[in-house]
Amino acid sequence: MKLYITTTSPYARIARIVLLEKDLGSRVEIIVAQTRTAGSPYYHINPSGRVPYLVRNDGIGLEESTLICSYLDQLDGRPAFDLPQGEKGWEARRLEALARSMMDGLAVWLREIARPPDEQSSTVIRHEAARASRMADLWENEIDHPLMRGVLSLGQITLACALGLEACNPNLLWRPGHPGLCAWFDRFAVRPSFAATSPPAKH
Ligand SMILES: N[C@@H](CCC(=O)N[C@@H](CS)C(=O)NCC(=O)O)C(=O)O
Repeated sequence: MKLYITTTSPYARIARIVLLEKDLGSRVEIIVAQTRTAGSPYYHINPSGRVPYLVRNDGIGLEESTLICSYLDQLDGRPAFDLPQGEKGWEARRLEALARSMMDGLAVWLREIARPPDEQSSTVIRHEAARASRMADLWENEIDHPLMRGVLSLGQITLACALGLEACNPNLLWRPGHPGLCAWFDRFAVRPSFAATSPPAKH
């Protein structure tokens, strides 16, 4: 199998972490794709041009990090990221959606600052910076939830990958005023799968 990624994509990072946590490194080749480039050969592989993208051994391609994670998780017949049943399952879904919501905003912000300076929108940047600040406040209140402390979940991985975007965006300053979130993130960050997938720093 082949997993197409970029080293800065937080969505691809989620899939890469699941792959490492499931010890599937020998079964999946990681390929860095050239995204957001006119005429990129990657568009012949994945016409949407997005990452992550998993090409299975039968040649079928899967897009969307949640689908890819689910597929990778089921490969060995011992899924580790299945959602719990009942109320706990709804809580897990709620938390994962909140983490994804934060990540979606941060990805828009990152995309904006990657554009040439004269094409960047200060309105978009202000909007996303304010959203990120509200979401950091929200997570400071949620971070003691038992599901954020318990067994590794996609919600935890997604939040860690969102917060980890501080390495790519020098104006993403979620730490001040959020000691609980800092402590949670710093504990998570020592996981080998997280350390091995850190994006290249940009200052
Ligand atoms: N909902 C998708 C989002 C994937 C996504 O937006 N990936 C970005 C990188 S962070 C991308 O590939 N962008 C390339 C482009 O927009 O052409 C997922 O969860 O996989």
